[in-house]
Amino acid sequence: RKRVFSGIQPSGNLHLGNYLGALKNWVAIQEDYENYFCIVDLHALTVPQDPKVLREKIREVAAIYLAVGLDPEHCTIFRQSRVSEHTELAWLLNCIARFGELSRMTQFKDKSRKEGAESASVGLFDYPVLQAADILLYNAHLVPVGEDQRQHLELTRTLARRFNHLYGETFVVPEIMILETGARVMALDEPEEKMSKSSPRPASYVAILDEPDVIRRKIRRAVTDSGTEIVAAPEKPAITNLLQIYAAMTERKIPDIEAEYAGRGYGDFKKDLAEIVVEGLAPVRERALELLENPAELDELLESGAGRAREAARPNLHTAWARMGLD
Ligand code: AQP
Repeated sequence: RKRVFSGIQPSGNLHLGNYLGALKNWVAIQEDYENYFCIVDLHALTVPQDPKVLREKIREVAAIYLAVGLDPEHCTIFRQSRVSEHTELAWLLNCIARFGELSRMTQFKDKSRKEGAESASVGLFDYPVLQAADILLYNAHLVPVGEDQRQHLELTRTLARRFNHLYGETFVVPEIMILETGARVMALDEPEEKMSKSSPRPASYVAILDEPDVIRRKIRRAVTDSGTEIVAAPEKPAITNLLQIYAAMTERKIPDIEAEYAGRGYGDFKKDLAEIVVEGLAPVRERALELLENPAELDELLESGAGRAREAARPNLHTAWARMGLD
């Protein structure tokens, strides 16, 4: 059975982009693979986190993983920090990754822009190497992610090939799986910017755990473009984003949706879109809130997931050690 690996950082409120770009896709393919779905809590530490909030967010991500429909029968769900093999392999990969390669990562440039690269944490710089370790440790064949992760995944593939070339065939070179729609959901108030969970502007994202009325309000207030037509076009980034959300939520094609709304206004369209998003997310929210009432059960799930992940990871780390002369 081929293996899938993916993860989400517990670094804020999971949003519609995480749902459409990642989670929904994971659920759709889970029965065909051996799956490792990680809560990448070490990655979250690359930018400042309040320990109290982080602790809560970790459980929240676990609850959302289950609430969207990931089935522990098919999926190993666990925390990155509880499987130390991730950081151990990251060190080995650090020693073959190049400073220049990491300097070219756009996510590092974006996230360090505000304070400047001089003040960014070394962890933020090294983030893509830990991510490569997460994936290669399980010899994952497939990594379902949103578009923003493409560059990091290319680096993972480069590091796998380089390691194999230097030390002999060791790691599977993973394939990147990015969906056509929903892989790049943009901010509702700024359609040139990616919807992001660490955004300080709640109006920019629909959180998976937002109440229905909050979702309705956020979509009603989403910015639109000049003109009145509901069509996807480069000069209409805002309406294009809303159409893509519509298409990804309903699994319909954009031209069909454009045809349905021909001659109708933005108001109508947004109202329908809001109901579609509410209908899709409300059951997830309800289930997640139920699960969060029983944190001990979530902790247990993560603990047993970590045990299984460690079993899968340990032999692969040992192989990497041996290939490098550390046996
Ligand atoms: N806007 C998005 N559209 C589609 N997919 C998205 N993803 C993130 N944002 C969008 C996908 O969600 C998964 C988890 O992302 P992550 O936790 O690794 O962090 P990120 O990519 O840096 O996403 P965020 O939400 O913007 O988090 P912060 O603000 O904490 O950095 C990935 O598969 C990602 O592609």
